[in-house]
Amino acid sequence: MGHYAAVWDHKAAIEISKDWNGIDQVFLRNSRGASAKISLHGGQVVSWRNDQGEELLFTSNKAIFKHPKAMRGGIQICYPQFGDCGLLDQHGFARNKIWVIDENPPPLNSKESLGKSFVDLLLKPSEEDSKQWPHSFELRLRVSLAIDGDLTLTSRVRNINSKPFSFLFAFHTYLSVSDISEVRVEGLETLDYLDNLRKRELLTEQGDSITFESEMDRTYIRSPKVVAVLDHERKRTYVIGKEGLPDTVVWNPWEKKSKTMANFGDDEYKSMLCVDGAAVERPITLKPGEEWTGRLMLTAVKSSFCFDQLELQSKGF
Ligand code: TA6
Repeated sequence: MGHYAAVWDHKAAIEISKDWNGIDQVFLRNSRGASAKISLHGGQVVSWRNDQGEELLFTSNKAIFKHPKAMRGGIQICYPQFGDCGLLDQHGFARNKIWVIDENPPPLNSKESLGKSFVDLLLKPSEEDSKQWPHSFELRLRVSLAIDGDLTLTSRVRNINSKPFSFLFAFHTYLSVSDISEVRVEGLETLDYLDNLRKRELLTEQGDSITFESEMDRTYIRSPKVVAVLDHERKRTYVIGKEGLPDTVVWNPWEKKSKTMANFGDDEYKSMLCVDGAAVERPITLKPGEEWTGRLMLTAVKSSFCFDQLELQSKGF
């Protein structure tokens, strides 16, 4: 079991323990009782709780926590591929690898850590990875929990002097919702999207907020910096802020698809919604020595008013 230092600083608010597979997991907490848990398996955020201890991320009751498959739920790091359109496993290999804690990460700007509990993780390619994907990179992830319970994930991909390479990236985020038929998404109105259920046909969203009555799998391209997911029944709004992530993937498998999915209950589509901050429509290309940064900022607001009534500027959006 990890230890708590006497002084409250970001290292003090960290506890490192092992899960039942013997894989390290990092527990972050803040002084108001909010917490987050990150597994070194996949660099996956497996829990994010508010100061009342309510779990804000979805995890399937049928999830299998067994290396190398990613646990069904939480926030998964999809890199260097998204979807099954390339030569790698679906969503790439990063979520199936064991990461390490990065004790001396290259500095990030202060807003990343001021008054926050945070941990830095690092993934470098193994020889086996390089056979699959012959590029030399360092993938870093900082997960930080703010005093108000907001969760920020900052990913950095650096090309370590290999030839230029291109990749896709997504924070594959399973939000916990009360009842998908009571949920709406605001901020994506009138945008163009690729419909992944219709061979990525390019369509345009109508003017209203998005509600759910059937399977949905869409990549909204060039989406705004902020998207909101309003859960009326729970009186909760998730505000999703993005930097360096031009696309937003919205996915709910609905009833029929759920019955075909591994590690997922037949009815679980009712209590989850994936809204992924992503860079997946167009690959990101890095020359030797170049670095890309993608940042996801999640906040859970006790409200279900319509989007523009929320005091978002107080959240820095
Ligand atoms: O979220 C978009 C998506 O690519 C869907 O098409 C669906 O295949 C899902 O991801 C699969 O995610 P999973 O967590 O099962 O790997």
